[in-house]
Amino acid sequence: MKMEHAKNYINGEWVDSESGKTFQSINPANKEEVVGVVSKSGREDIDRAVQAAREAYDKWRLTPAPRRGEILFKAAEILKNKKEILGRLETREMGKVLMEGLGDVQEAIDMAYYMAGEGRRFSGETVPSELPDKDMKSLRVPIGVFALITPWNFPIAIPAWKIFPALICGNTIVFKPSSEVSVCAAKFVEILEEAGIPKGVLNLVHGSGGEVGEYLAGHPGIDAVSFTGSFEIGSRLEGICGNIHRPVVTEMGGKNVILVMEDANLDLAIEGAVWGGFGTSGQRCTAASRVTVHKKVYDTFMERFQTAASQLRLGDGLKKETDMGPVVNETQFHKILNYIDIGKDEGARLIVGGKAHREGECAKGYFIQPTIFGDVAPKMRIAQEEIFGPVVSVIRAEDVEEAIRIANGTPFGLSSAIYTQDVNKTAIAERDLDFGIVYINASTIGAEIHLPFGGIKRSGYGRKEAGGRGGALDTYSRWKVIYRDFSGRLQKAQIDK
Ligand code: UN1
Repeated sequence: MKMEHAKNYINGEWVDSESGKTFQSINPANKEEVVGVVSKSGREDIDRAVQAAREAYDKWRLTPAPRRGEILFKAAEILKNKKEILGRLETREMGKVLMEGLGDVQEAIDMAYYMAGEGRRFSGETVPSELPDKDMKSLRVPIGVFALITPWNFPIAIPAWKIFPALICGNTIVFKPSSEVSVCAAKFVEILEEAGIPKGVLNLVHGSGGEVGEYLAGHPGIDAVSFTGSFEIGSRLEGICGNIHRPVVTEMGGKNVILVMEDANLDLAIEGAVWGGFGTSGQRCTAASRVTVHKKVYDTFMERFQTAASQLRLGDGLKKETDMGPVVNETQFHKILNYIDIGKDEGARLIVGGKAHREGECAKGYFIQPTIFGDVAPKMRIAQEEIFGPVVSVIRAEDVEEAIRIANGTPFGLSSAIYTQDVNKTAIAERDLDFGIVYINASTIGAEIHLPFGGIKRSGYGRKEAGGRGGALDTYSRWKVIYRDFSGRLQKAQIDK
Protein backbone atom coordinates (compact mmCIF):
# COMPACT_ATOMS: atom_id res chain seq x y z
CA MET A 1 0.00 0.00 0.00
CA LYS A 2 1.12 3.52 -0.75
CA MET A 3 2.67 5.46 2.09
CA GLU A 4 1.58 9.08 2.18
CA HIS A 5 3.33 12.23 3.35
CA ALA A 6 1.04 14.53 5.26
CA LYS A 7 2.55 17.98 5.48
CA ASN A 8 1.27 21.17 6.98
CA TYR A 9 -0.62 23.49 4.65
CA ILE A 10 0.15 27.10 5.45
CA ASN A 11 -0.62 30.14 3.32
CA GLY A 12 -1.39 28.00 0.28
CA GLU A 13 1.75 25.86 0.47
CA TRP A 14 2.49 22.33 1.61
CA VAL A 15 5.37 22.63 4.03
CA ASP A 16 7.34 20.54 6.53
CA SER A 17 7.24 21.65 10.13
CA GLU A 18 9.99 24.13 10.94
CA SER A 19 11.76 21.63 13.18
CA GLY A 20 11.64 19.05 10.40
CA LYS A 21 10.29 16.49 12.91
CA THR A 22 7.77 13.86 11.82
CA PHE A 23 5.62 11.11 13.31
CA GLN A 24 3.92 8.07 11.82
CA SER A 25 0.28 7.30 11.28
CA ILE A 26 -0.39 3.58 11.69
CA ASN A 27 -3.16 1.27 10.47
CA PRO A 28 -4.92 0.03 13.64
CA ALA A 29 -5.93 -3.20 11.87
CA ASN A 30 -2.26 -3.92 11.21
CA LYS A 31 0.33 -2.12 13.30
CA GLU A 32 3.04 -3.04 10.80
CA GLU A 33 1.48 -0.84 8.14
CA VAL A 34 2.54 2.78 8.18
CA VAL A 35 -0.21 4.77 6.45
CA GLY A 36 1.70 8.01 6.45
CA VAL A 37 4.56 10.11 7.70
CA VAL A 38 3.30 13.34 9.18
CA SER A 39 4.88 16.72 9.93
CA LYS A 40 5.13 17.18 13.68
CA SER A 41 4.41 20.80 14.39
CA GLY A 42 5.53 23.12 17.13
CA ARG A 43 4.44 26.53 18.27
CA GLU A 44 6.36 28.27 15.46
CA ASP A 45 4.24 26.41 12.87
CA ILE A 46 1.04 27.44 14.64
CA ASP A 47 2.27 31.06 14.72
CA ARG A 48 2.78 31.02 10.96
CA ALA A 49 -0.59 29.41 10.27
CA VAL A 50 -2.43 31.92 12.47
CA GLN A 51 -0.64 34.79 10.78
CA ALA A 52 -1.56 33.49 7.33
CA ALA A 53 -5.21 33.15 8.36
CA ARG A 54 -5.22 36.70 9.78
CA GLU A 55 -3.75 38.14 6.61
CA ALA A 56 -6.26 36.33 4.40
CA TYR A 57 -9.25 37.35 6.50
CA ASP A 58 -10.17 40.75 5.06
CA LYS A 59 -10.21 39.58 1.47
CA TRP A 60 -12.20 36.45 2.29
CA ARG A 61 -14.81 38.18 4.44
CA LEU A 62 -15.37 40.68 1.60
CA THR A 63 -15.76 37.92 -1.00
CA PRO A 64 -19.52 37.70 -1.68
CA ALA A 65 -21.08 34.75 0.13
CA PRO A 66 -22.55 33.27 -3.09
CA ARG A 67 -19.00 33.21 -4.54
CA ARG A 68 -17.74 31.47 -1.42
CA GLY A 69 -20.61 29.03 -1.91
CA GLU A 70 -19.50 28.24 -5.45
CA ILE A 71 -16.13 27.07 -4.15
CA LEU A 72 -17.89 24.78 -1.67
CA PHE A 73 -20.09 23.43 -4.45
CA LYS A 74 -16.95 22.56 -6.39
CA ALA A 75 -15.50 20.91 -3.27
CA ALA A 76 -18.66 18.78 -3.05
CA GLU A 77 -18.20 17.61 -6.63
CA ILE A 78 -14.56 16.68 -6.08
CA LEU A 79 -15.41 14.90 -2.84
CA LYS A 80 -18.04 12.93 -4.72
CA ASN A 81 -15.48 11.82 -7.29
CA LYS A 82 -13.00 10.85 -4.60
CA LYS A 83 -15.47 9.22 -2.23
CA GLU A 84 -14.08 5.72 -2.67
CA ILE A 85 -10.42 6.78 -2.28
CA LEU A 86 -11.20 8.76 0.86
CA GLY A 87 -13.41 6.04 2.33
CA ARG A 88 -10.67 3.45 1.89
CA LEU A 89 -8.09 5.77 3.39
CA GLU A 90 -10.29 6.25 6.47
CA THR A 91 -10.49 2.51 6.94
CA ARG A 92 -6.71 2.21 6.72
CA GLU A 93 -5.98 5.11 8.98
CA MET A 94 -8.54 4.68 11.78
CA GLY A 95 -10.10 1.27 11.21
CA LYS A 96 -13.83 1.80 10.58
CA VAL A 97 -15.32 -0.59 8.04
CA LEU A 98 -15.42 0.67 4.47
CA MET A 99 -19.21 1.06 4.36
CA GLU A 100 -18.95 3.45 7.31
CA GLY A 101 -15.95 5.23 5.82
CA LEU A 102 -18.00 5.90 2.69
CA GLY A 103 -20.88 7.12 4.84
CA ASP A 104 -18.51 9.49 6.58
CA VAL A 105 -17.41 10.99 3.26
CA GLN A 106 -21.05 11.22 2.17
CA GLU A 107 -21.79 13.32 5.25
CA ALA A 108 -19.09 15.75 4.10
CA ILE A 109 -20.48 15.83 0.55
CA ASP A 110 -23.95 16.60 1.89
CA MET A 111 -22.57 19.31 4.15
CA ALA A 112 -20.66 20.91 1.29
CA TYR A 113 -23.76 21.13 -0.95
CA TYR A 114 -25.88 22.35 1.92
CA MET A 115 -23.47 25.10 2.94
CA ALA A 116 -22.84 26.05 -0.70
CA GLY A 117 -26.57 26.83 -0.92
CA GLU A 118 -26.48 28.80 2.31
CA GLY A 119 -24.19 31.27 0.53
CA ARG A 120 -27.32 32.55 -1.22
CA ARG A 121 -29.56 32.45 1.83
CA PHE A 122 -27.34 34.28 4.22
CA SER A 123 -30.19 36.35 5.56
CA GLY A 124 -30.82 38.52 8.57
CA GLU A 125 -33.88 40.56 9.45
CA THR A 126 -35.19 43.87 8.24
CA VAL A 127 -37.78 45.35 10.58
CA PRO A 128 -39.57 48.71 10.68
CA SER A 129 -38.33 51.41 13.01
CA GLU A 130 -40.42 53.13 15.68
CA LEU A 131 -39.36 56.41 14.09
CA PRO A 132 -39.96 57.89 10.64
CA ASP A 133 -37.15 58.04 8.09
CA LYS A 134 -35.08 55.43 9.79
CA ASP A 135 -34.34 51.85 8.78
CA MET A 136 -32.82 48.96 10.66
CA LYS A 137 -31.60 45.45 10.06
CA SER A 138 -29.52 42.63 11.44
CA LEU A 139 -26.73 41.08 9.41
CA ARG A 140 -24.76 37.87 9.83
CA VAL A 141 -21.05 38.65 9.83
CA PRO A 142 -18.05 36.37 10.25
CA ILE A 143 -16.30 36.05 13.60
CA GLY A 144 -12.71 36.13 12.33
CA VAL A 145 -10.01 33.49 12.52
CA PHE A 146 -11.34 30.17 13.77
CA ALA A 147 -9.28 27.42 15.39
CA LEU A 148 -10.94 24.11 14.48
CA ILE A 149 -9.83 21.07 16.46
CA THR A 150 -11.29 17.75 15.36
CA PRO A 151 -11.28 14.10 16.52
CA TRP A 152 -10.29 10.88 14.79
CA ASN A 153 -13.61 9.01 14.75
CA PHE A 154 -15.13 10.93 11.82
CA PRO A 155 -11.99 11.98 9.96
CA ILE A 156 -13.75 13.74 7.07
CA ALA A 157 -17.32 14.38 8.29
CA ILE A 158 -16.52 16.32 11.45
CA PRO A 159 -13.94 18.59 9.79
CA ALA A 160 -16.60 19.18 7.11
CA TRP A 161 -19.21 20.12 9.74
CA LYS A 162 -16.85 22.82 10.94
CA ILE A 163 -14.87 23.94 7.90
CA PHE A 164 -17.76 24.41 5.45
CA PRO A 165 -19.97 26.61 7.66
CA ALA A 166 -16.91 28.53 8.92
CA LEU A 167 -15.95 29.25 5.31
CA ILE A 168 -19.41 30.15 4.06
CA CYS A 169 -19.76 32.63 6.92
CA GLY A 170 -16.51 34.32 5.83
CA ASN A 171 -14.10 33.18 8.52
CA THR A 172 -10.57 32.02 7.90
CA ILE A 173 -9.27 28.88 9.57
CA VAL A 174 -6.44 27.11 11.32
CA PHE A 175 -7.40 23.45 11.28
CA LYS A 176 -5.76 21.03 13.77
CA PRO A 177 -7.03 17.48 13.20
CA SER A 178 -6.40 14.60 15.57
CA SER A 179 -2.91 13.21 14.96
CA GLU A 180 -4.50 9.77 14.46
CA VAL A 181 -6.01 10.84 11.14
CA SER A 182 -3.50 13.29 9.73
CA VAL A 183 -3.41 11.72 6.30
CA CYS A 184 -7.21 11.89 5.89
CA ALA A 185 -7.09 15.54 6.97
CA ALA A 186 -4.36 16.36 4.46
CA LYS A 187 -6.30 14.68 1.62
CA PHE A 188 -9.41 16.62 2.59
CA VAL A 189 -7.52 19.93 2.54
CA GLU A 190 -6.01 18.99 -0.84
CA ILE A 191 -9.54 18.73 -2.19
CA LEU A 192 -10.45 22.15 -0.86
CA GLU A 193 -7.29 23.55 -2.40
CA GLU A 194 -8.29 22.02 -5.74
CA ALA A 195 -11.76 23.53 -5.37
CA GLY A 196 -10.15 26.96 -5.25
CA ILE A 197 -9.99 28.08 -1.62
CA PRO A 198 -7.63 31.10 -1.77
CA LYS A 199 -4.28 30.90 -0.01
CA GLY A 200 -4.27 31.58 3.71
CA VAL A 201 -8.03 31.04 4.08
CA LEU A 202 -7.67 27.44 5.25
CA ASN A 203 -4.48 26.36 7.01
CA LEU A 204 -3.69 22.90 8.32
CA VAL A 205 -1.29 22.12 11.15
CA HIS A 206 -0.59 18.57 12.32
CA GLY A 207 0.41 17.58 15.81
CA SER A 208 -0.86 16.39 19.14
CA GLY A 209 -3.56 18.16 21.10
CA GLY A 210 -1.39 18.68 24.15
CA GLU A 211 1.51 20.15 22.21
CA VAL A 212 -0.21 22.33 19.65
CA GLY A 213 -3.98 22.16 20.22
CA GLU A 214 -4.00 24.07 23.49
CA TYR A 215 -1.47 26.58 22.26
CA LEU A 216 -3.63 27.20 19.19
CA ALA A 217 -6.85 27.60 21.19
CA GLY A 218 -5.23 30.25 23.41
CA HIS A 219 -3.28 32.00 20.63
CA PRO A 220 -3.71 35.79 20.60
CA GLY A 221 -4.37 35.76 16.83
CA ILE A 222 -7.41 33.47 17.12
CA ASP A 223 -10.95 34.85 17.51
CA ALA A 224 -12.96 31.71 18.28
CA VAL A 225 -12.54 27.98 18.80
CA SER A 226 -14.60 24.97 17.82
CA PHE A 227 -13.63 21.60 19.26
CA THR A 228 -14.95 18.05 19.06
CA GLY A 229 -13.38 15.38 21.26
CA SER A 230 -13.24 14.21 24.84
CA PHE A 231 -14.72 15.99 27.86
CA GLU A 232 -11.29 16.10 29.51
CA ILE A 233 -9.73 18.12 26.71
CA GLY A 234 -12.86 20.07 25.81
CA SER A 235 -13.41 21.34 29.31
CA ARG A 236 -9.75 22.39 29.50
CA LEU A 237 -10.20 24.41 26.31
CA GLU A 238 -13.38 25.95 27.73
CA GLY A 239 -11.27 27.09 30.70
CA ILE A 240 -8.52 28.54 28.52
CA CYS A 241 -11.02 30.37 26.32
CA GLY A 242 -13.23 31.52 29.19
CA ASN A 243 -10.24 33.19 30.84
CA ILE A 244 -9.46 35.22 27.76
CA HIS A 245 -13.09 35.99 26.83
CA ARG A 246 -12.99 33.92 23.65
CA PRO A 247 -16.06 32.19 22.17
CA VAL A 248 -15.69 28.43 22.22
CA VAL A 249 -17.95 25.59 21.10
CA THR A 250 -17.31 22.08 22.35
CA GLU A 251 -18.85 18.78 21.30
CA MET A 252 -17.78 16.11 23.71
CA GLY A 253 -18.66 12.69 24.98
CA GLY A 254 -21.84 10.81 25.54
CA LYS A 255 -23.34 8.02 27.57
CA ASN A 256 -26.13 7.46 25.12
CA VAL A 257 -28.98 5.14 25.76
CA ILE A 258 -31.61 3.04 24.03
CA LEU A 259 -34.89 2.45 25.90
CA VAL A 260 -36.56 -0.82 24.93
CA MET A 261 -40.19 -0.94 26.09
CA GLU A 262 -42.31 -4.03 26.64
CA ASP A 263 -44.21 -3.47 23.39
CA ALA A 264 -41.11 -2.76 21.25
CA ASN A 265 -40.56 -4.44 17.93
CA LEU A 266 -37.67 -6.54 19.21
CA ASP A 267 -36.16 -7.29 15.81
CA LEU A 268 -35.81 -3.60 15.24
CA ALA A 269 -34.57 -2.87 18.76
CA ILE A 270 -31.87 -5.52 18.54
CA GLU A 271 -30.67 -4.30 15.18
CA GLY A 272 -30.58 -0.82 16.65
CA ALA A 273 -28.64 -1.93 19.71
CA VAL A 274 -26.07 -3.77 17.58
CA TRP A 275 -25.66 -0.91 15.13
CA GLY A 276 -25.61 1.73 17.86
CA GLY A 277 -23.37 -0.21 20.23
CA PHE A 278 -20.89 -1.79 17.87
CA GLY A 279 -20.93 0.41 14.74
CA THR A 280 -17.53 2.14 14.39
CA SER A 281 -16.46 -0.31 17.14
CA GLY A 282 -18.46 1.79 19.60
CA GLN A 283 -16.25 4.80 18.89
CA ARG A 284 -18.93 7.37 18.22
CA CYS A 285 -19.88 10.12 20.60
CA THR A 286 -23.43 9.00 19.78
CA ALA A 287 -22.78 5.27 20.40
CA ALA A 288 -25.49 3.38 22.29
CA SER A 289 -23.33 2.32 25.21
CA ARG A 290 -26.36 1.71 27.47
CA VAL A 291 -29.63 -0.09 26.86
CA THR A 292 -32.43 -0.09 29.40
CA VAL A 293 -34.88 -2.92 28.85
CA HIS A 294 -38.35 -3.35 30.30
CA LYS A 295 -38.36 -6.25 32.77
CA LYS A 296 -41.04 -8.13 30.78
CA VAL A 297 -38.83 -8.46 27.70
CA TYR A 298 -35.42 -8.37 29.38
CA ASP A 299 -34.60 -12.09 29.11
CA THR A 300 -35.69 -12.41 25.49
CA PHE A 301 -33.89 -9.25 24.55
CA MET A 302 -30.67 -10.38 26.24
CA GLU A 303 -30.66 -13.74 24.59
CA ARG A 304 -31.17 -12.30 21.14
CA PHE A 305 -28.79 -9.38 21.64
CA GLN A 306 -26.08 -11.81 22.75
CA THR A 307 -26.60 -14.01 19.68
CA ALA A 308 -26.49 -11.04 17.34
CA ALA A 309 -23.31 -9.62 18.94
CA SER A 310 -21.47 -12.93 18.90
CA GLN A 311 -22.12 -13.27 15.17
CA LEU A 312 -20.28 -10.07 14.28
CA ARG A 313 -17.15 -10.80 12.28
CA LEU A 314 -14.06 -8.84 13.27
CA GLY A 315 -11.32 -7.95 10.85
CA ASP A 316 -9.78 -5.48 8.49
CA GLY A 317 -12.53 -3.07 7.48
CA LEU A 318 -11.46 -3.20 3.83
CA LYS A 319 -12.61 -6.81 3.62
CA LYS A 320 -16.20 -7.27 2.49
CA GLU A 321 -17.07 -9.83 5.14
CA THR A 322 -15.97 -7.65 8.07
CA ASP A 323 -18.70 -6.31 10.35
CA MET A 324 -16.50 -4.59 12.91
CA GLY A 325 -13.00 -3.16 12.67
CA PRO A 326 -10.35 -2.51 15.32
CA VAL A 327 -10.26 0.30 17.86
CA VAL A 328 -8.10 3.22 16.96
CA ASN A 329 -4.84 2.77 18.89
CA GLU A 330 -3.02 1.13 21.75
CA THR A 331 -4.10 3.66 24.37
CA GLN A 332 -7.78 3.18 23.55
CA PHE A 333 -7.29 -0.58 23.35
CA HIS A 334 -5.97 -0.71 26.92
CA LYS A 335 -8.47 1.82 28.20
CA ILE A 336 -11.40 -0.25 26.89
CA LEU A 337 -10.01 -3.53 28.25
CA ASN A 338 -9.51 -1.82 31.58
CA TYR A 339 -13.17 -0.75 31.61
CA ILE A 340 -14.15 -4.37 30.96
CA ASP A 341 -12.19 -5.34 34.09
CA ILE A 342 -13.88 -2.56 36.02
CA GLY A 343 -17.30 -3.88 34.92
CA LYS A 344 -16.43 -7.38 36.15
CA ASP A 345 -15.11 -6.03 39.45
CA GLU A 346 -18.27 -3.99 39.94
CA GLY A 347 -20.31 -7.17 39.69
CA ALA A 348 -21.93 -6.70 36.28
CA ARG A 349 -22.59 -9.95 34.43
CA LEU A 350 -20.40 -10.45 31.37
CA ILE A 351 -22.76 -11.87 28.74
CA VAL A 352 -20.54 -11.99 25.70
CA GLY A 353 -17.06 -10.83 24.59
CA GLY A 354 -14.85 -9.21 27.16
CA LYS A 355 -11.47 -9.92 25.58
CA ALA A 356 -9.06 -8.75 22.96
CA HIS A 357 -9.54 -10.62 19.70
CA ARG A 358 -6.22 -12.02 18.44
CA GLU A 359 -7.21 -14.69 15.93
CA GLY A 360 -5.26 -14.93 12.67
CA GLU A 361 -4.54 -11.58 11.03
CA CYS A 362 -6.29 -9.79 13.88
CA ALA A 363 -3.26 -10.46 16.09
CA LYS A 364 -1.60 -7.57 14.26
CA GLY A 365 -4.22 -5.04 15.25
CA TYR A 366 -6.20 -3.55 18.12
CA PHE A 367 -9.30 -5.73 18.06
CA ILE A 368 -11.72 -6.11 20.96
CA GLN A 369 -14.66 -8.50 20.98
CA PRO A 370 -18.13 -6.96 20.98
CA THR A 371 -18.90 -6.99 24.69
CA ILE A 372 -22.22 -6.96 26.55
CA PHE A 373 -22.70 -6.61 30.28
CA GLY A 374 -26.05 -7.58 31.80
CA ASP A 375 -27.55 -6.84 35.22
CA VAL A 376 -25.79 -3.51 35.24
CA ALA A 377 -26.72 -1.11 38.02
CA PRO A 378 -27.23 2.47 36.85
CA LYS A 379 -24.54 3.85 39.15
CA MET A 380 -21.77 1.47 38.09
CA ARG A 381 -18.86 3.16 36.36
CA ILE A 382 -19.49 1.20 33.15
CA ALA A 383 -22.97 2.75 33.08
CA GLN A 384 -21.76 6.26 33.89
CA GLU A 385 -18.48 6.87 32.09
CA GLU A 386 -17.78 7.07 28.40
CA ILE A 387 -15.83 3.98 27.31
CA PHE A 388 -15.65 4.75 23.58
CA GLY A 389 -15.36 1.14 22.55
CA PRO A 390 -17.51 -1.92 21.75
CA VAL A 391 -18.92 -2.33 25.26
CA VAL A 392 -22.66 -2.10 26.00
CA SER A 393 -24.23 -2.07 29.47
CA VAL A 394 -27.78 -3.42 29.76
CA ILE A 395 -29.95 -2.25 32.63
CA ARG A 396 -33.34 -3.60 33.67
CA ALA A 397 -36.20 -1.10 34.07
CA GLU A 398 -39.67 -1.34 35.63
CA ASP A 399 -41.46 1.09 33.33
CA VAL A 400 -40.93 4.02 31.02
CA GLU A 401 -40.60 6.49 33.90
CA GLU A 402 -37.82 4.49 35.53
CA ALA A 403 -36.11 3.96 32.18
CA ILE A 404 -36.10 7.72 31.61
CA ARG A 405 -34.76 8.39 35.11
CA ILE A 406 -31.91 5.94 34.47
CA ALA A 407 -31.30 7.45 31.04
CA ASN A 408 -31.02 10.96 32.48
CA GLY A 409 -28.87 9.89 35.42
CA THR A 410 -25.39 10.40 33.97
CA PRO A 411 -23.27 13.52 33.53
CA PHE A 412 -23.80 13.37 29.74
CA GLY A 413 -26.71 14.22 27.45
CA LEU A 414 -26.02 13.72 23.78
CA SER A 415 -28.20 11.06 22.14
CA SER A 416 -31.06 8.80 23.22
CA ALA A 417 -33.58 6.46 21.63
CA ILE A 418 -36.82 4.71 22.49
CA TYR A 419 -38.31 1.60 20.90
CA THR A 420 -42.04 1.31 21.49
CA GLN A 421 -45.31 1.05 19.53
CA ASP A 422 -47.11 3.25 22.01
CA VAL A 423 -47.51 6.80 20.79
CA ASN A 424 -48.00 8.08 24.33
CA LYS A 425 -44.67 6.67 25.46
CA THR A 426 -42.93 8.31 22.52
CA ALA A 427 -44.43 11.63 23.58
CA ILE A 428 -43.21 11.21 27.16
CA ALA A 429 -39.75 10.22 25.97
CA GLU A 430 -39.58 13.14 23.57
CA ARG A 431 -40.47 15.53 26.37
CA ASP A 432 -38.51 14.08 29.28
CA LEU A 433 -35.29 12.62 27.89
CA ASP A 434 -32.62 15.15 28.84
CA PHE A 435 -30.58 14.86 25.70
CA GLY A 436 -29.74 16.98 22.67
CA ILE A 437 -31.11 14.28 20.36
CA VAL A 438 -33.99 11.80 20.78
CA TYR A 439 -34.65 9.00 18.27
CA ILE A 440 -37.95 7.16 18.07
CA ASN A 441 -37.79 3.60 16.80
CA ALA A 442 -34.28 4.21 15.50
CA SER A 443 -30.86 3.88 17.12
CA THR A 444 -28.83 6.67 18.77
CA ILE A 445 -26.60 7.20 15.76
CA GLY A 446 -27.14 8.64 12.31
CA ALA A 447 -27.76 12.35 12.85
CA GLU A 448 -28.34 14.24 9.60
CA ILE A 449 -26.40 17.36 8.74
CA HIS A 450 -29.23 19.85 8.22
CA LEU A 451 -30.42 19.90 11.82
CA PRO A 452 -28.34 21.14 14.75
CA PHE A 453 -26.17 18.48 16.38
CA GLY A 454 -25.05 18.48 19.98
CA GLY A 455 -25.77 17.68 23.57
CA ILE A 456 -26.13 19.11 27.04
CA LYS A 457 -24.28 18.67 30.35
CA ARG A 458 -20.82 17.18 29.74
CA SER A 459 -21.68 16.45 26.11
CA GLY A 460 -21.24 19.98 24.92
CA TYR A 461 -21.01 23.68 25.54
CA GLY A 462 -22.00 26.68 23.49
CA ARG A 463 -23.86 26.72 20.24
CA LYS A 464 -24.45 23.52 18.35
CA GLU A 465 -22.75 22.03 15.37
CA ALA A 466 -23.62 20.95 11.90
CA GLY A 467 -26.77 22.05 10.29
CA GLY A 468 -29.76 24.22 10.54
CA ARG A 469 -29.57 27.92 11.08
CA GLY A 470 -29.38 27.26 14.81
CA GLY A 471 -26.45 24.92 14.26
CA ALA A 472 -23.92 25.82 11.67
CA LEU A 473 -24.70 29.44 10.92
CA ASP A 474 -25.20 30.56 14.50
CA THR A 475 -21.93 28.93 15.51
CA TYR A 476 -19.80 30.45 12.79
CA SER A 477 -21.28 33.92 12.43
CA ARG A 478 -22.41 36.66 14.76
CA TRP A 479 -25.10 39.27 14.48
CA LYS A 480 -24.38 42.87 13.65
CA VAL A 481 -27.22 45.35 13.91
CA ILE A 482 -27.48 48.46 11.74
CA TYR A 483 -29.68 51.51 12.37
CA ARG A 484 -29.76 54.22 9.71
CA ASP A 485 -31.45 57.56 10.28
CA PHE A 486 -32.07 59.49 7.07
CA SER A 487 -34.42 62.12 8.54
CA GLY A 488 -31.68 64.73 8.77
CA ARG A 489 -32.72 65.73 12.32
CA LEU A 490 -32.11 64.46 15.83
CA GLN A 491 -34.63 61.71 16.58
CA LYS A 492 -34.71 60.07 19.96
CA ALA A 493 -35.81 56.46 20.13
CA GLN A 494 -38.21 55.70 22.98
CA ILE A 495 -38.31 59.41 24.00
CA ASP A 496 -39.90 60.92 20.87
CA LYS A 497 -42.79 58.47 21.02
C1 UN1 B 1 -19.62 11.52 16.55
O1 UN1 B 1 -19.77 10.39 16.97
O2 UN1 B 1 -18.65 12.20 16.93
O3 UN1 B 1 -24.99 10.75 14.41
C2 UN1 B 1 -20.53 12.14 15.55
C3 UN1 B 1 -23.99 10.11 14.06
C4 UN1 B 1 -23.03 10.71 13.07
C5 UN1 B 1 -22.15 11.69 13.76
C6 UN1 B 1 -21.53 11.19 15.00
N1 UN1 B 1 -23.74 11.33 12.01
O4 UN1 B 1 -23.78 9.01 14.50
